[in-house]
Amino acid sequence: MSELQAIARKVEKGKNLEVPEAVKTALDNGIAPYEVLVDGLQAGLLVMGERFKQNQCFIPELLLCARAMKAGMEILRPLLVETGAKPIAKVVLGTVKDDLHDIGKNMVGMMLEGSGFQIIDLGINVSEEKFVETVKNEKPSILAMSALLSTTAPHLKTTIEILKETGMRDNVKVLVGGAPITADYAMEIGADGFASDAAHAVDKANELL
Ligand code: B1M
Repeated sequence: MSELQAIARKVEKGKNLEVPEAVKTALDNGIAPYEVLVDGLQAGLLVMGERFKQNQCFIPELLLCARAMKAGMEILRPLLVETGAKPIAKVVLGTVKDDLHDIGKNMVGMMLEGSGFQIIDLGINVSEEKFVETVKNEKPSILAMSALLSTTAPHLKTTIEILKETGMRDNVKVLVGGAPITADYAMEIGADGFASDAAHAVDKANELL
């Protein structure tokens, strides 16, 4: 097994304590940071993402995998910035106002980051104004909003409405998700995309671009 395959395998298995060491060794052996990212970390995440979509693995395993990926990214991120590797696109992410659920949102963030997106995570309980202000200042390609409660889902719609009112709607693609959200609801409120889980969120984000 090559060094990069071994890293991918460790990510797959969620070995977050072993991944950083393996990444450092690969770098010491002259493998380029971008190669370690794509053929090592991302390769492992991709395998698990596909398994998750096919119900061959479950949320805890995917979370462990994403955590291992994140541990490797901590080492790679500064080097990637130095070597000028460009992220695919910038994503502003957050859970809507009055909603404190962040496990799914964090999974979406980790999967997107692992797939090469730059994430600006605003956290939980993010007001419409905060989302819109960040879109204005950061100019992301995608605004990704999560809502887990039927009582907070309407904040997705009001955020989109404010984007329209302020003339910014056409500048950003809006991706929504969360347990009570459906593809029909996403269409109804004027979002550009919906994903049922973190792995599909990566596919959808790529599709939106
Ligand atoms: Co809450 N909670 N909770 N809760 N909680 C739910 C969501 C609920 C379904 C439980 C139930 O009643 N069966 C229910 C909502 C009912 C509804 O409105 N339809 C509920 C409720 C009512 C509440 C409180 C109101 C309870 C109370 O206080 N009376 C309260 C509200 C607090 C608030 O937010 N203001 C509350 C509180 C909490 C805790 C704080 C205790 C805790 C959250 C901890 C945390 O997140 N840090 C919590 C939890 C853990 C849950 C359950 C058990 C699990 C949620 C979760 O993390 N799932 C949940 C019941 C359940 O879902 N079985 C429940 C795992 C996670 C990986 O899945 O978040 O769905 P999920 O994310 C998925 C997809 O939805 C999707 O991808 C993710 C991964 O594949 N996805 C996206 C998510 N965001 C996306 C964004 C995208 C794309 C995909 O694009 C941008």
